[in-house]
Amino acid sequence: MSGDGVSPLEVTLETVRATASNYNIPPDVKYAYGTAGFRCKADILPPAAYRMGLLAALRAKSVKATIGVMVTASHNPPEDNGLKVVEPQGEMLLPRWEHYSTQLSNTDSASLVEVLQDFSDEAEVTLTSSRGKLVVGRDTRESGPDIVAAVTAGAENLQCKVHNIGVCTTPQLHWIVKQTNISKPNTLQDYYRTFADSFIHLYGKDDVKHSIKVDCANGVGAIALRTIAPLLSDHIDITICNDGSTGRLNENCGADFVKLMQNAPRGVNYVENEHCYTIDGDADRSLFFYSQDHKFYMLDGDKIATLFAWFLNSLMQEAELNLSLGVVQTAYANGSSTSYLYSKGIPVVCVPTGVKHLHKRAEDFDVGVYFEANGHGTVLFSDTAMEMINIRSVRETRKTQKSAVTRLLAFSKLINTAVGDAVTNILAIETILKLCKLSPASWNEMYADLPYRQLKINIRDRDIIKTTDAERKISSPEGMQEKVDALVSDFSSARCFVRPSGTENCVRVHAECATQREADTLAMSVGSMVFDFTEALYSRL
Ligand code: 16G
Ligand code: ZN
Repeated sequence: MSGDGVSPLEVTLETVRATASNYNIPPDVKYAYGTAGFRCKADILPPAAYRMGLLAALRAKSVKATIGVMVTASHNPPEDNGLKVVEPQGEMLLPRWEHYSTQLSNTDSASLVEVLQDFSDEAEVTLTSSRGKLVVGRDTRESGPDIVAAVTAGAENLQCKVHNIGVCTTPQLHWIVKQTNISKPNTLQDYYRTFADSFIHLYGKDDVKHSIKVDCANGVGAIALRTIAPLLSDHIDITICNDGSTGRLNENCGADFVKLMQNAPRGVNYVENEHCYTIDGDADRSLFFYSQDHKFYMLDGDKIATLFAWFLNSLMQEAELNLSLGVVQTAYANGSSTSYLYSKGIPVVCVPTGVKHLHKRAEDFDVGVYFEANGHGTVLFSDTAMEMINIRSVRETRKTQKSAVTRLLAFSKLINTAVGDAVTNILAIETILKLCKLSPASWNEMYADLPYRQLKINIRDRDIIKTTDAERKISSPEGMQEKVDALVSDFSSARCFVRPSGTENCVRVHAECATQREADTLAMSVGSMVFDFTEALYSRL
C-alpha cells in the first residue's frame, strides 16, 4: 500500500482505465488475431494495438523474457496495417495467447481492466510484476508510428519496458528478440555484420564479381539491402529496384504480385539469365526469377526448399553425418517438388498453411527445411545437429569430410533460424548457386513444375468450410469433398483442394493438373461447385 492507501495494482489499473478511454473501439469493428496477427485498415488499428501492448506486456511477464511486436501488413496495400507478437525464440505467438489476443482486442474500454485481471489470473501472472521486456519494430508504412505509440502505451501502462527499434524488416525483429533472449549480439548493426560476415566467409571471392537485382516491393527490404550491400560489395553487386522512392508499396511489384500473376514485377530491367529476386513488403518472403530466350521463369518457395534440401543433404552425406533431414511443406507445394524430394530419399511432411505450423514441424528434424510455395521459409538446425557439426568441424581430419562439415557450419550461420528472411535467403541461394556452379536454368531443371491454378471464391461465410488432413480434404459441409473428388476424377494425375483463407473473407481453390488448361478448368468447376453448394445450404437455413 502506498501512503494514501492505494495499492500499486490499483494505480496500474487506474492508468489503464484512463488511457483506454483514448482507444475506444469504433462501432461495428471486430478484430481477429489470424494466421499473421491482426491486419486491417490502418485507421482502425490503434485500439487493437493498445490492447496488444497490454497483452504483450502480460506475455513478457508470464515468460519472464523479452518478446516482440512487429507492426506490418506485409504484402497488403499501403493503407492497411497490422501487427503480430513474437515469442522469445522468435516464433509466432502460442495459440492460447492468439485466442486471448482476439478476446482482449474486442473488449470495450470500460471492461478492459476486468478482462485483463481475468487473463492475468488464468496465465498466473502478476500484473505489476516488472519482469519481461518488449521490443517493437515497424515497416515503412505511414501509419506505423501511431500504431507503435499505441502498443507502447499499452505495454508501459503495465510497467513493461519497451525498446522501439524503429523501421526494420519482420525477420530482423524476430532475430533481435531471439538474440536478446540468448544473450547474444542483438542490434540491427549486429544483424548486418553477422550475416555479411557469414556470407563473405562461405561465398568467397572470384575474379568475376556476380551481380543480382532485387525487387523490394517499395518496402522496408530496400533499406535492409541498401545497408548490407556495401558490406558485401567486394563479393557481389546488389541492384535495388522498387526502393520506395517513386512507386507505392506492393503495387505491381513484390513477391505476392509475382507469385499471383506469374509475371515479372514492374520496375526491374533485367537481361537474359540475370539472377533476379522479388521480396514482399516486410521482407520475409523471397522468390527468384530470370529470363531465357525471352521467356520468364519464376522459382518459388518449393524450388528454394528443394535447392536448400539438396545442398544440405549432399553435404551431410559427404561429411558422413548421421542426422535426420526433412522438408516441411503445405498443400500448396507443387506435386513435382514433393516427388523430387522423395526421389532423393528426403522425407517430406505436409502441414496446414501458416509459418507457425511449418516452423513447429521442422523442429522435429535435426535439419528441418521448411518453405511455403509463396516464399516464406527457412532452415532449422537442432541443438544435436549444431553440436555434432561444431565438434566435427574441429576434429575432422579427412579432407572431403572436413570441407563438407565446414561448409555446413558456415551455411548454418548464413540462415536466420528465427524465421524466414528474404535478405539472408537471397544470400544463401546465391552462395549455393555459386558453390555448386548452378545456372538459373540448371536449378530450375531439377524438376518441372506441374501447371496449377488458384482461385478466390467469395462465399457468404468462409467458416462454413472446415478441412482436415493438412487442409487437403473438406470435413464439412458433408458431401462437399465427394463432389471435389468426382470433379478431380475427370482428369488424369490431377489434384485439387479447397480451404477457407486465414487472412481474407474468401475460400481458396487450388488445382494442379498435367496441363495449364486442365488446371484452369478444374479450378473453375470446383470453384463454382463450392459457390453453388454453399448457396444451397444458406437457402435451406
Ligand atoms: C499469412 C501467413 C502465410 C500464409 C498466408 C496464407 C505467416 C507469417 N503468414 O500471410 O504463411 O501463407 O497467411 O493466407 O504465417 P491465406 O490463409 O489467406 O491463404
Ligand atoms: Zn511478409
